[in-house]
Amino acid sequence: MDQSKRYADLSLKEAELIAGGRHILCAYRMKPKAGHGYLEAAAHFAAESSTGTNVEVSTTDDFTRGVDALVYYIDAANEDMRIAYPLDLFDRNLIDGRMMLVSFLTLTIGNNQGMGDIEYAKMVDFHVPRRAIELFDGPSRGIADLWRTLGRPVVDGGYISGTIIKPKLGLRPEPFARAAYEFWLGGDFIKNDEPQGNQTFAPMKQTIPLVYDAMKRAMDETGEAKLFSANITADDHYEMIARGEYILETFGPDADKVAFLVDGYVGGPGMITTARRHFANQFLHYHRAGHGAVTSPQSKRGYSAYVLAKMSRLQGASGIHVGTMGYGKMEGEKDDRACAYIIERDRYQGPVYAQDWYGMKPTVPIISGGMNALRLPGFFDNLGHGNVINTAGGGSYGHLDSPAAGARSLRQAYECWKAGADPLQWAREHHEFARAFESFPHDADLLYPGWRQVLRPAA
Ligand code: RUB
Ligand code: MG
Repeated sequence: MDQSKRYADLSLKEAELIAGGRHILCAYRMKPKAGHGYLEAAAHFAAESSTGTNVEVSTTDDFTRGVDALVYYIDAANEDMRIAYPLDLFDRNLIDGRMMLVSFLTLTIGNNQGMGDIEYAKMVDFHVPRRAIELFDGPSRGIADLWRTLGRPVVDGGYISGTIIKPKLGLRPEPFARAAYEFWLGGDFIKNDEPQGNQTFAPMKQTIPLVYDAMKRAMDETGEAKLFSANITADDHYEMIARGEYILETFGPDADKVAFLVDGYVGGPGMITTARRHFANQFLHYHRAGHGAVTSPQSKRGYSAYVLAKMSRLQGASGIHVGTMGYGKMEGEKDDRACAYIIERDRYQGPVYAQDWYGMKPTVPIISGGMNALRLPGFFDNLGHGNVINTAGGGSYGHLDSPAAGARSLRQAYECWKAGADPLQWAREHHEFARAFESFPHDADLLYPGWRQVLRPAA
């Protein structure tokens, strides 16, 4: 059935829809299956994503038609399909009238992902009006809070050097806490690797007190504040809360130095909001393991990493992983900068839409995955700033001298970039940075081909 008369109106203007402020707009890369017209498939897609199905139903009334999603723009040659969703379509909380991300996903990237006449459709951008910004939680904490805790300026406070406890799994409580202590002697921030929780070989109730003890000793020794991002991801939200409360109680007077890590892609929006609302005073660290299944450029369905990052700010993540933009081990491109800019700026022109955030707090980009000191200067050049959290697991625990030396090498790499210095010259005066060349010779050969002559002149 051709539903394009009801679910498409190509006379609608994007600028007017945005100015009107009564729709959420979504842009997709969509291709219909062979034998289906573009507009017809797009209209069916909009129907399935809002008020309709594949046939007319007798229960439809005039009000129903008023909340139809409408295809307002198509460009079949570029697989560009844009749909306007009336705000009233989206579910609201019983308890406080606010919007919820699950409803956004259920409608805009729900059943439409499995339709018989659609070859594929991937959301590449969306625009929310001011009213939706008012109705989403947004972040309660941000990088400025971490800078304050670290004793730095709260504006432009700079690079937060972090790590992930490695090995990923298999450390018992004492070696785990020792690994944390050894990094904190040189660095700021440690996160649980995302699979680490309450395994039988490292029960949380044994590990966490030891981690706090390690933090206190490192703070005493360095005279600096330290931060720990603890994984509270679990199927059951009571379990998440139990973990969070246990951790806060254990850190006691230093609970302000605890962030909560939630694996928000595998766990879903409910977990993020559980943490955002129940632990509103803690930094909420959104880890996104698994996202590549839908966000990868290879994947023609789902949504892009940009969309994921943008959704995380709406929901209230304090920080989210945005990849390494081609400088680390995970898939990524230089242009993935956009994933950082959309979450940290008050206005940003995305791939399709310009978004205003009306003062909603920023979400900090977390840079992670195969990073080390040698890769950082290029990374900062590409991003244009260093106000990020960087967690380097291998880059810290793989440093030849010690995890603390690894941490220092990361900070020195940031300072090198900040000073606009030549990394090889910098290495001559910064020992831990120089030792990063010896620690990661493969990267050194690739990034700084002449390094051996400069750093090992006698050899
Ligand atoms: C990185 C790591 C993170 C990934 C996730 O470890 O464990 O989970 O970075 O990827 P290492 P992303 O520093 O040893 O590579 O940040 O792209 O979501
Ligand atoms: Mg990890």
